[in-house]
Amino acid sequence: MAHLSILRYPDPRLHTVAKPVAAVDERIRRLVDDMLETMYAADGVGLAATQVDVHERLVVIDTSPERDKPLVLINPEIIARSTELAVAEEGCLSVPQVYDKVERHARVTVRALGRDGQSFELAAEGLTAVCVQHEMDHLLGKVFVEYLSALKRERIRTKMLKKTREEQRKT
Ligand code: GNR
Ligand code: NI
Repeated sequence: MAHLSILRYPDPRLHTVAKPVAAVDERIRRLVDDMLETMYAADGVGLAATQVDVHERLVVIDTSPERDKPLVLINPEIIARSTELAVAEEGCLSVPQVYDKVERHARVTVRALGRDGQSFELAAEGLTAVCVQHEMDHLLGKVFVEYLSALKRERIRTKMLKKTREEQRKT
């Protein structure tokens, strides 16, 4: 398995719209395994292919406290959503150390293909519902900071550029 590097906001590649996965083959299974390794190493609860600069509809999620229940969603589609909304504090591996509140559907049902290429449905609530919606936004080229005010987003952009510049100076 290999560790993949994660794009950081405001990298324009984060705004690429992903295309469907054509076939769940060896290349895709290898990508799934690499993304899981990358997500666990970064202590994230989810990772979208967009974040590792692969623009295909594929996400991995693990919201279990033991971090031993990997969920693979290939070509995910939301087939039902609650009218009830919920606000939760979100973070993103592409926007490190930034956390803010986002309102989303409280529950969603998603249909996707698993790592074995079989279709399945998942009814998600709580953190998993937040994560499914956050990851599917990435596949549409959308980062959670786009839900925040223009002023907050501008401050985040400046902070991220400064952080990246400082890190590059050290290496
Ligand atoms: O690790 C992550 N934590 C998180 C917390 C609250 C809401 C969403 C997330 S997803 C994030 C990993 C990530 O950036 N996935 O795209
Ligand atoms: Ni994210």
